[in-house]
Amino acid sequence: MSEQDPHALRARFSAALSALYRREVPLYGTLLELVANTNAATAGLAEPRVEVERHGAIRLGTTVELATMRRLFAVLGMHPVGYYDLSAAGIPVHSTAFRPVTADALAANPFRVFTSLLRLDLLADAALRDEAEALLAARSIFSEPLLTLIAIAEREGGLPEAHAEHFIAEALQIFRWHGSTTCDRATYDRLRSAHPLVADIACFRGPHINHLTPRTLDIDAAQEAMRARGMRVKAVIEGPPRRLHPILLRQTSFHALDEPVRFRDGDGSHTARFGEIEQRGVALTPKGRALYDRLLAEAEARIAEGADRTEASLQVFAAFPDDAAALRAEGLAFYCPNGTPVTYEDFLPVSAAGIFRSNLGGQAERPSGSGAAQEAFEAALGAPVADPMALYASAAASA
Ligand code: OOG
Ligand code: NI
Repeated sequence: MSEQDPHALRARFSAALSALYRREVPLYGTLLELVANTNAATAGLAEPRVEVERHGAIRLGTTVELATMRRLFAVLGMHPVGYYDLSAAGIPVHSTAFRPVTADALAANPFRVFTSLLRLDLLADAALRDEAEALLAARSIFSEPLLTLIAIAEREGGLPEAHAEHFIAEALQIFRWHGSTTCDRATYDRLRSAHPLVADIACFRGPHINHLTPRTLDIDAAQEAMRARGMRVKAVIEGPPRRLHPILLRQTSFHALDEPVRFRDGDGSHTARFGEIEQRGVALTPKGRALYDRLLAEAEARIAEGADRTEASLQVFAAFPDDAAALRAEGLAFYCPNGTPVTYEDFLPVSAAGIFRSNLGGQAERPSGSGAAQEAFEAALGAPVADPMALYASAAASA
């Protein structure tokens, strides 16, 4: 029996999900066109994978959902990398990124999914917690046929090609939109008032994909083009300021759309789904990352004191060398022995918090008891998350 190569299966799944989201959210299709146009104008820098490169995000409600999602993504050659504590920013989730981990797998197709798990333990109101838990306990987001196919792939060491199409069709069902909630309006409103994410996660039959992100080679130009098309664009590009030699990740989005939904007892609307673009640069070493985090905090402090955002961040980040030789010589970024930069493949917690916040329709920030809980997350996942720094070090050493 011939097993489907997980990397080819991931490429097929990513393309199918992109087609689904394009049908469901036509503005995402507009975003893809616009990014393809700006990338064509930036030719010369292109890596072959950029054209098909996407990341998405989902938010899960229970530990069983997270553990099963890990098994599903493993069939696609995607493994949990990194731990993101969003509670530090007042957002009641913690997250990982499911992504390919080897250089070959990333080159074949770099599709990744930022996957968050709701932390009901951070809600103060026990009755609301129970209500959300009951709604989540009543849903099953994985179909029986899909669970069978996952088990077959695990047993065979890969999904047999004969099952590939069925697997993709069943897996897509998890990510699709549901136009009706599983509760009445009053319940939705109560959960939403605890935090908009609680309603987004607990009141639906499944974890609809909430955005897909194409990779742009010039995020400032792409953002201009978004504005020119009349999109409601986020005020701030997350991440480092514009540089000659891009580092880490810069991201922006068009704001989540207000979409009609049916409650058990009438019609209303829900705001969750948006479109995002990203520009990726070189991965930083622990030393480089410590410098980035320090400068980011310093820039934010100046902005909080009233400084202009663009000016403050350009001034502060002048302390981060912007030439490849210096980045390499000072051990701030990862390069292969031949001098090729190692691309940053992950996410940034402060940027992710900014993206969450700008898409939660207003009342986004809630004081919530904070505290990272990586052990609990990994227990729910049923596996440890990989250390991104170790992956970059080995990518730099082996290329
Ligand atoms: C995830 C937001 C974070 C990113 O690219 O940093 C994110 C979400 O809204 O579920 O997608
Ligand atoms: Ni994103």
